[in-house]
Amino acid sequence: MKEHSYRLYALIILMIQISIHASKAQYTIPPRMEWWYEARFGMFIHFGSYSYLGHGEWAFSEENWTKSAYQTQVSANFNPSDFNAGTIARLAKNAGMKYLVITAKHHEGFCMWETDVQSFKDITGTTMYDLPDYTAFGTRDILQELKDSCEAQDIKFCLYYSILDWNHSSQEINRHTYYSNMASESARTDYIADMKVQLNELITRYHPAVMWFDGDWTYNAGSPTLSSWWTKSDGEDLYNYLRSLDTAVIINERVCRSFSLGDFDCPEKEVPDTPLNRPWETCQTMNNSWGYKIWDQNYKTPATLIREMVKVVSRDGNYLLNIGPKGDGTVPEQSVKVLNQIGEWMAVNSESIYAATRSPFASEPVWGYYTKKPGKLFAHVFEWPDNGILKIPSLVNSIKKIYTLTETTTSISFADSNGYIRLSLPDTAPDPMNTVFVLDVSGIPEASSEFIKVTDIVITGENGAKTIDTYGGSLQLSATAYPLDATDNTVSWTVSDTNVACIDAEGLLTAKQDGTITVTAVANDESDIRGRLRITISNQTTGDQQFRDQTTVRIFPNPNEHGILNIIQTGKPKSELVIYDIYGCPVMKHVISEKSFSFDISSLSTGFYTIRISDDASVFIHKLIKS
Ligand code: H79
Repeated sequence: MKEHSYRLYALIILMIQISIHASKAQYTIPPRMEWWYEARFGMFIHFGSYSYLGHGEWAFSEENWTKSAYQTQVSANFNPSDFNAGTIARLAKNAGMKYLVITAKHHEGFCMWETDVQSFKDITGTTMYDLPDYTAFGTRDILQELKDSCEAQDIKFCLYYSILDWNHSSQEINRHTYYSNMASESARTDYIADMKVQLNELITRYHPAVMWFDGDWTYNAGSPTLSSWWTKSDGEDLYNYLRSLDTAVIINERVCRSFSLGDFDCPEKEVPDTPLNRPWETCQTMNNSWGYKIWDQNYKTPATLIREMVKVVSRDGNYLLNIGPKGDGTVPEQSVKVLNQIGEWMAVNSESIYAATRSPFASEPVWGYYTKKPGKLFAHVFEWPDNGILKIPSLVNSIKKIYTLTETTTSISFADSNGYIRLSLPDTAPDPMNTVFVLDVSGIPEASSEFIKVTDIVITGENGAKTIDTYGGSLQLSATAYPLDATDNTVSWTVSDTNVACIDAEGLLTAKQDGTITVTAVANDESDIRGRLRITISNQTTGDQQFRDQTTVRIFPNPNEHGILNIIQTGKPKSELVIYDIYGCPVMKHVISEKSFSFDISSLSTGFYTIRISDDASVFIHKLIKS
């Protein structure tokens, strides 16, 4: 499949998944998966004959190698004589990883163990296409070495296996789909049968805790064709076969992509926006490559990787972080460095990762992520709040104390009111990558629903209006806070430019001069939620003191020394009189009931005012100097 169509597919599938999973359904973990669900952090190892070439595991396809040239110039030269299983297992252990998945066979078809399945040969048909038989490496069994070293470190040993095989005599690379074409239906049947025998070898010899499949990229729910030869029912059959060999082995979804087969989803280099409806694992590279690529020095920082792992766990996933050893079996220096730095963080903070599950809250904070476990809520702070206060939504649980994993004996002071727990923080972050706060609570942390917070605010103008008159015009705004049953749905109003307009506590906006402003309503419940509306202020009146309905207004004398305005209207009388000060704020109001009336302004201090007489249809504006 071409890259763009592959991505499109992935996007569509992701969108479907997001809509399905929006409900954030909880799931139960079968007992055989408990260790995996609690492990949270594992090591992926891409190691194969491609590691010798150092152009990544896709070189066979990307560089258009023929089978024979690839076999003799790449695979035959692979000699990982410096492969040290102990070193790798310790590296994983120090980084805090609990399981390890190594490629037994990638798409290139080269087998990392001594297979006895006769069809997995080189092109001459004389030599088995595996590490002990096809190379000068000798008879060492590196999968067994690694399994033993993992066991010594209490790390679960797991295997990766590619369903598609660019080398096998049944298949040729399809240069358009990047998948492979089967030679015939019988070749397909034979290959699948042989593949199962290989998997039987792997399961019975190495007892992998996880079988991690890949190279399953047809979405074929129907009958096989020669180019789309792997189908959903093949995937189901493969799953059942493995389950019959080993009741405990955990199998990923890629026994056939995107039919939700297998035991867990595995988004590649991606983190779903919300928890999925079953267990999942994000696999990620440290640089841009899975298999060793000589020129790829584009390493992510330890902080980036730690933060992504935390994001994954906060959404209830596992994180499988890759290394790509070189052809000689050694691990690239930079990978070692990054893993050791992650290990330093894990040495202090792993309690917030192992057996930790997703955030108890519906939304994620701006400063980082939450993870939780019985008795503890972990707040992972990436961005240190400027104001020295960390706000966490209140819990139903009582809080015994709060501290950081960097300094467990120092209690952090806090207050819990109006739906938020507020922690008083030191000026600087103890760990700029991620400081983890522990809220020591009774029971499983659960968001309190007693105080329902505002999640959205919508502002509307009276009668839908978004413009007002320049000269003393005003507009009543209202803010609706959602959800409608929010405990405190009141707001505070502000305007972006107080030279242009002012707003009172009730949302009455009054113009001062031409301009465009943004009115903001901030929720008073400290949720930091705000609604915004742009308002245009311009001169809508003609200024000739004539109403559009031919009504005229006369005000005399002006100003009145005795503090009385005499107002005479002709035509249909207006309904309201408002007097504004020079700041545009209303200072007096009067409901008009007669065409001609007097109005007492003696209480006004001396100065300039605007008189506005209006009804729904039109406005009359008059300047007043009170002396
Ligand atoms: O083993 C690693 C990848 O080699 C394997 N999965 C991870 C764990 C993988 N194989 N295929 N894919 C992932 C997805 C296919 C991506 C492709 Fe492309 C995009 C194939 C063609 C376009 C990447 C870019 C590979 C070749 C060009």
